[in-house]
Amino acid sequence: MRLLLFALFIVLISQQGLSAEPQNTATTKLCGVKEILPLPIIKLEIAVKELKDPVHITNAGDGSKRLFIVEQAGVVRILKDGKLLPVPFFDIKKKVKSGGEMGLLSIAFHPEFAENGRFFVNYTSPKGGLHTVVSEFQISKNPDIADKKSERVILTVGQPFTNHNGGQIAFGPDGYLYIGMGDGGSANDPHSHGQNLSTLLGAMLRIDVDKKGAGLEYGIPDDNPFTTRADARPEIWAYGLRNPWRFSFDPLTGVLYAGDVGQGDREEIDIVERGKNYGWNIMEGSICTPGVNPKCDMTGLTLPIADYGRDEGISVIGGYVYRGTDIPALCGSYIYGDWGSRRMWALHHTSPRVIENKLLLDTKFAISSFGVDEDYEVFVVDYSGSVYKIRQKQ
Ligand SMILES: [Ca+2]
Repeated sequence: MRLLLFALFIVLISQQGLSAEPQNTATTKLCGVKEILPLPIIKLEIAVKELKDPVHITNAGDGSKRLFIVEQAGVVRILKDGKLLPVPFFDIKKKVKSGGEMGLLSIAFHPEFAENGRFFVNYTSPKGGLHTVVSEFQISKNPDIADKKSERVILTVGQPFTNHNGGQIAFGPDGYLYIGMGDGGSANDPHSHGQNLSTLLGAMLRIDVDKKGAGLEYGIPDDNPFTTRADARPEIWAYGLRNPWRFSFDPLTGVLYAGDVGQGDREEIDIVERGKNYGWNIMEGSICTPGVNPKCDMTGLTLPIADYGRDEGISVIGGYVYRGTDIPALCGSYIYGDWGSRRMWALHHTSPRVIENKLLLDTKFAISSFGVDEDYEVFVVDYSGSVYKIRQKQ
C-alpha cells in the first residue's frame, strides 16, 4: 500500500511537472519519473578531445544539435556532427582575465536563439578593476561564428578577490536569465557578502534581458522577491551562497539545482527557490561555519538537500537532472560531481526529501562541469581537455 501511494505520489509530481514549460522547446522527448530503478552501471565515452581548459558545455536549443564548449581563456568551440569545428564560434581572449577561477566561465543561448541569434556570456574582466561581466552577443551571417563586435554589456559586478566569481548563467523555464554570483572571494567571506542583500555578490540573480529598466540594460521581473525593499538589490532571487559555480534547471519540473562550493568542510547541493537564504557564511552546508562561528542560529536559513565532507571531495560541481532517453534507469536523477575527488553521484530528490544519493562513478577526470545536448543526454567536462558522454555500460 505504501509503495502504491508512493508510486501515485510520483505520478502526481510528474504530471504537475509536465505542466511546467520545458526550457528547451526544440525537443519534446523528456523522460518522466515513473519509478526509481536501481542505478545503472555507466561509462564515459569520449565525445571530443584536444580542448584547452574547458569549463562549460551546453547546446543552443535551436534544433542544430550543436554543442558549444567554453574554454576558460575566452574561446567557445563548436562540436557539430561529432567533429570539433576548426574555427572557434567565439573568441574574446583579449577582453578576459583568465586563470584560477577567472575566465570565460559560461555561455547561455536566448530561449528564442533560433529566431534572434542572441546569446550571453559570463567572463572576468581586468579592465578598471577586476569584475564579472555578463554580456550579450549576436551570431554573424555564418551561424557557426559569432559576431564578437556585437557586445552589449548587460551587467557588471566588482570582484574584490580573484576567487569565487560564480560563473554560471542560464535561462530558466520562465525565460529570465539567472546569474550565479560568488561571495567575492578570499576565505570565509570577510566582507559578509553572503548575508548582505545590498550587494549582488553571494546571490542568485534573476533578470529580464528583453527589457530595460531605468538606467539599466535589463529589466527586473515583477515577482523578484526584494523589489520593494530599500536595503536590497532587486536583481536578487536568492542569497546566502558562497560560490554557486554550476547550476541548472530540471527541464521537466523547472526546479533549480545548484552546487555551492564549500570553504574547508562541506560541499552542498541546494534547491534554489525564490527569496530564500542558503546560509553562507553563517553556515557551511549543514553545519555552522567552523572558521566563523562554532555555534549559530539557523532560524530562517534553508539547508542544502545534500552535503558532503572532505572524505568525499573538495569542490562540488553542480550537474543536471537526467531527462534523456538513452539510460531509463537514470531518469530524474540529478547527476553531479567533485573537481578534486573526481567522483560522480546520482541524487534523486522528490520534494521534500532526497530518496537516493549514491556514487555513480569514480572517474580519472578533473570534472569542471556537466552539460546536456538537445536530447538531454549528459556530458562531463574534463578540465584537462576532453568532454565525455555518459553512457550505460552494456
Ligand atoms: Ca548553504
